[in-house]
Amino acid sequence: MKVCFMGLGYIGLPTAIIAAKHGIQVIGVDINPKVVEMTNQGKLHIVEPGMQELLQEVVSSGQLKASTTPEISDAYFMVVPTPFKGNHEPDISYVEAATRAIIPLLKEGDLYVIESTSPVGTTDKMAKLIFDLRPELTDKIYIAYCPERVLPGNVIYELVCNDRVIGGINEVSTDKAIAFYSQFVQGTLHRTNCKTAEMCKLTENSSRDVQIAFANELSLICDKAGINVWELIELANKHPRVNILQPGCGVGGHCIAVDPYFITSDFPMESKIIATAREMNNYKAFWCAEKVQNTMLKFELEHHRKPTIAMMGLAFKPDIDDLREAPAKYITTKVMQSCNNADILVVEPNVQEHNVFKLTDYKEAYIKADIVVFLVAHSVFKSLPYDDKKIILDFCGIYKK
Ligand code: SAJ
Repeated sequence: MKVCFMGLGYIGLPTAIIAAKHGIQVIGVDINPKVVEMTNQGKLHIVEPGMQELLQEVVSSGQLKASTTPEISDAYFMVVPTPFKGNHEPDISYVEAATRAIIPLLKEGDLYVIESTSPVGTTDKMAKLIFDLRPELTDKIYIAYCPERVLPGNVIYELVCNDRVIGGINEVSTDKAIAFYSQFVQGTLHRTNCKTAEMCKLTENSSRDVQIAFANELSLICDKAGINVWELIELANKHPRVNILQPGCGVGGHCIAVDPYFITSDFPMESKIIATAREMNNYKAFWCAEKVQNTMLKFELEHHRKPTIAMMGLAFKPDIDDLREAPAKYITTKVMQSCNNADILVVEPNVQEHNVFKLTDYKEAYIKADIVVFLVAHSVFKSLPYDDKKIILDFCGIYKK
């Protein structure tokens, strides 16, 4: 079986590698020639533990080849980005462009699957596009949607072990997609229709965003009430059926902070809680920045000098080096813009250097700072001894004090 993956990003490339590892002949396609060149040299262009060795293996065996143009295959997977236009309107133009690129290659019996997170109805739209341009293929090819749910940093394990939800435009399409994935997925393959599968992905991430918003709202309430929110959540979670998540400095990344808008933009009148959760998680980053600025002003009034302040963490979540859409980055930038010539030490232990921020070692910053702001719960921060002579703003529960 020959399979064509359209998109060699954080999901497309690892999935192409795992499929190739399981004996499937793979052509990986990307519009970025650098990505294609690096992949064919067996060099990873993304950071993912254990993936480098697998890539070298499947490239040297000829099982995986990368190209900027698709080749005739038996199955085609759309794993391209689905970003936003300005006003949180989902943009499926990459999915459509990738689909148009392979439509001329389609033949009877082929399988076409979208994996990209997409607004409900996208798979039906692409099926219509295919059959409008290739009417002779109507009911002769199989079309399905299958979202991924892998956690960056644990992709190899989760691609094989996670359950998958697979929804075809009809039963036989679902069967065909399940037959493909069962070649390398050990998790259970759950069958449904394509709209439900599209909504399932959005639901998973929106539910997490709402849960995080609840924790963030609690942190604002506790700050005003003079209650330790970390202790409160730990105690509430002792209840056998309560599982409150952790407050943070906001919600980052290009999944949880993005996917809920796929629902609110299509169902604006119905999705009240989902929309409010998004507002709360965005507001939390603003609230943290305000808190830092007020603390700095208070310090200056009391000590008649500007404080040295350590902004601890820039990544969008603990123990990773990905700064994309990171609230910590937003807060640090806002603080730097607002206070002239205060000494601001920026810390990100998972990144060696940054083209905007001058980075300071986390231990050095902690020692030098009058005010220490914990933005991301990186494990290394937890070894820093609590120093009650410092003013500590702990937005992510390092000390849970
Ligand atoms: N966060 C909190 N408090 C928490 C948990 C997370 O503030 O208790 C924040 C994190 O700091 C981060 C953001 O939320 O800024 C998202 O973190 P995440 O742990 O949800 O990680 P992601 O976005 O890398 O992965 C999510 C996962 N989805 C779910 O857990 C439902 C992953 O399984 C998905 O595959 C991924 O989104 C995706 O690609 O959609």
